[in-house]
Amino acid sequence: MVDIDQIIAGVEAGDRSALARALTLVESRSPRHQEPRRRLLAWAAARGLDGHRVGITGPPGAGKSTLIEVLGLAAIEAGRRVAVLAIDPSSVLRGGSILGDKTRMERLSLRPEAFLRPTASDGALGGVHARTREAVLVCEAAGYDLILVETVGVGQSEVEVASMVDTFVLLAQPGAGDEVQGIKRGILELADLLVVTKADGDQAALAQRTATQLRSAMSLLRQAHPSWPVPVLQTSSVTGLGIALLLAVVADHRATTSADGALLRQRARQQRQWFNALLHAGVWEVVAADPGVRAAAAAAELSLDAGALASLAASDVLDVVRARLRG
Ligand SMILES: Nc1nc2c(ncn2[C@@H]2O[C@H](COP(=O)(O)OP(=O)(O)OP(=O)(O)O)[C@@H](O)[C@H]2O)c(=O)[nH]1
Ligand SMILES: [Mg+2]
Repeated sequence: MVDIDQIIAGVEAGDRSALARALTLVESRSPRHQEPRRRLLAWAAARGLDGHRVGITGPPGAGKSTLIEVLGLAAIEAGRRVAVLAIDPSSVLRGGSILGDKTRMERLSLRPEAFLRPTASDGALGGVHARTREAVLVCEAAGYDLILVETVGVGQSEVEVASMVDTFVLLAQPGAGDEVQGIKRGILELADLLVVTKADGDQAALAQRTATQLRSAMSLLRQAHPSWPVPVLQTSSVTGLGIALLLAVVADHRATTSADGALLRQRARQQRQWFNALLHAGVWEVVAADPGVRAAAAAAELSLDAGALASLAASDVLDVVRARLRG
């Protein structure tokens, strides 16, 4: 049995193991966890504590975790409390065991002001980040005011992360600029900030060229936010180059979008999107619980295999749904 009052009291008292248990509850799909889960989320929403939500994505090995560690440490030095939610979109396929190794961030995890959470994706509703939005909320309620969400960029995952954060940071490795077309235009358009990582040693010159190429690529795109031309920075997690500047620019993005109301509008839009996604998926779950609808859906799927047109097969099922709702 989950003692939700005890968990909430622990989270309020700053107990990180209670927060870890709370997040396990947030991620749980077990029916008996849904009531305590609901109470936890209601508590978190009522706390009214807000954080700066920052998404950090980029191709595999771009240096995301390493950057988050040094950025997180710098933020702590500046008095922030930092939560890191690292999502591995492929963990369903790989069994999730790699996640632990890749997201260790040892120095950061030793700090009492930091909370690290590797999250295995479950591939269900909302794709890879189904429960991350709620995890963000609970971390904020626990008093973390900088929430860093790491995920590997694999196309759709960037779009999902962008739809749950205030500031979306896209990382590129030195050399990535030579194939700027390789970074999908749609993803570049989502970025509030571009960072060329590993600008050190014999990659420093290449990083410089990559930054220049990314700047010219960005200048060809429509500027999404009138008062925010997207900056292109260079960082090194080894030498510390650009880390303080990155932290300042991330904070500046938040300040700029707060000042002109864009942040509020963005959050409202995100809430509505998420509401719609949950509702649509949930409605089907409820409707498909009806044996008649389930049978019709199964028959329609079979007819698809036999060459039926998808739209006609779907109409057949919807007819049954409508009849059931009327009845
Ligand atoms: N020279 C140099 N190497 C770096 C830097 N940042 C990361 N690396 C190295 O790049 C490799 C990948 O770094 P990670 O931080 O694990 O990259 P990631 O993007 O989190 O990787 P995935 O989560 O696996 O996609 C590691 O071997 C790091 O040591 C940097 O600033 N400079
Ligand atoms: Mg990583």
